[in-house]
Amino acid sequence: MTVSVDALPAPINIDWSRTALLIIDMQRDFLEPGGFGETLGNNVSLLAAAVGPCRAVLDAARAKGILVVHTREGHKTDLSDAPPAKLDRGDPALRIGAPGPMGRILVRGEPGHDIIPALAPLPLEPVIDKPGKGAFFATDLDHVLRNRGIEFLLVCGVTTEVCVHTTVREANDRGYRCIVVGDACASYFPEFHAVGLRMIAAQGGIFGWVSDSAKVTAAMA
Ligand code: TIU
Repeated sequence: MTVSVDALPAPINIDWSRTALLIIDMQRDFLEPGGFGETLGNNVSLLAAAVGPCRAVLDAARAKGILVVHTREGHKTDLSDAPPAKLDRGDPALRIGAPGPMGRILVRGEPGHDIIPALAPLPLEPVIDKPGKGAFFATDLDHVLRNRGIEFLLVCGVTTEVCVHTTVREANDRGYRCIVVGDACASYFPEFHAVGLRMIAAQGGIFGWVSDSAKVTAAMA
């Protein structure tokens, strides 16, 4: 059975039994001071706006029994999965793997790599550790989703124009129908957030659909 969800560029009929909620990189490294996001020169407080809407969609998805998949951007402790082109950027004291107040920056197992407590995964919710910006690159995400018969992805997280966009583009090319929950995403650059959402829904939905947490949770109720 499908339900119509109000979205841009047009409403979309969603089958919840074939839907996953994909929460992108809601990690301390991006949302809290002292992590990777701040080392890049960003005001990390700008991402806080997405937490409440993410939580609302997460609660609704759990209540409905929808598959919830979390992602985390980060690298192995030996950094063997990090390309030099990614490692070599910025002040060496603040680079990926350098020590910071939340442990080594963007390294798996460190406190900064954790998902923020408000959105902590439950034990049976898949957590995809990814070395890149896109959640399909060098991960088993596609396998996880296909094993569960997933066709629709509700996408939330940070940042809109970087990891959310890269993942939605990858998903769209793989045949998934992506519904980006606009207010449950955020960017260090409000103008990139706004135009990033417009880019998804433009041209008849070139990458997918854009909705918001109120519309999505109402349709799930
Ligand atoms: N998760 C994610 O978006 N990674 C980034 O590096 N984003 C930035 O905006 N820098």
